[in-house]
Amino acid sequence: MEKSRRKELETLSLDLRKDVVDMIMKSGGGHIGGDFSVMETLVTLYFEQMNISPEKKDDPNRDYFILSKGHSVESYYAVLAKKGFFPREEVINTFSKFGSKFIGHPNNELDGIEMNSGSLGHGLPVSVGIALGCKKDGRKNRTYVVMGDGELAEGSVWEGFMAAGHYKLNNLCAVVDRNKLQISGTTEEVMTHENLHEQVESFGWNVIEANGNSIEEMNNAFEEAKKVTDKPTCIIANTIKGFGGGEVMENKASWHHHVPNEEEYKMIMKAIDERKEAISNE
Ligand SMILES: Cc1ncc(C[n+]2csc(CCOP(=O)(O)OP(=O)(O)O)c2C)c(N)n1
Ligand SMILES: [Mg+2]
Repeated sequence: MEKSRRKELETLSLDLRKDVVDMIMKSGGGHIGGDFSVMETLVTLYFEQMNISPEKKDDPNRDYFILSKGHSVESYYAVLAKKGFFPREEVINTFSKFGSKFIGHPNNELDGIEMNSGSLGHGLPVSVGIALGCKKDGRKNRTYVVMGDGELAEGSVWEGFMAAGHYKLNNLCAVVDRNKLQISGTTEEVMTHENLHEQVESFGWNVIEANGNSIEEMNNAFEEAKKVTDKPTCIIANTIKGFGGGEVMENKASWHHHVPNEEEYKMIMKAIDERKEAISNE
């Protein structure tokens, strides 16, 4: 990836985090930690990798995307609004308010959203069905699904891994947002996945590990995945929960669902602006 393009997408990822904070502060609720950890994954997919746009939303040859960790909907809305699926101001001002169509988890009545999610554990099995259908139809498109690492405690995820391996779905790419935290503590305390790489590999998958907060590494991982012809690929995206928001919120389970107060808001904005400045000075 060209340096200028990388810098552009890194800056965009930071600007969209500001939209996320605005949504959450105006509505009084939201899953900010996982929003911040997954942002580079979403930006790389929507602005560099996927064949998708508002004009193509019903095109059978579009790439499919499922946000299985549906609680990160604020980041998803910010990205879809930037992509032109709906007006940014409307999302920011009405998110999660009574009567708003921008409810607190993804719903497929909105343009650009393929599947209702929020109840964890369903995105991978549904993606397996989509990818299998596309493959049987001879389509050249790809299906992407993003899961949380706490989500991996759901048994249905492992049925999905098993089926995708069985059907050799090389048109399917799963990303695990490996921030090592879930709702109340570390994933290792609740349901350990110390050997996640080997576990997924043993289900017949190609597994790639990458820094999930690096646009460049994620883009390279998606490119590698496209070269694999006989297996699905799982990218273990090693991330920091709250990444980009600075010390006040990074790697803290208590920020899984949290509304910043005024002081925290200023600290987050400062951290984002400092990072933006560092990128522009590179
Ligand atoms: C089936 C189900 N059980 C419980 C929940 C409640 N819940 C919402 S988010 C969350 C933690 C998810 O952790 P993880 O998948 O690691 O997400 P991230 O760290 O990326 O925010 C839980 C348990 C849910 N949404 N669905
Ligand atoms: Mg997690």
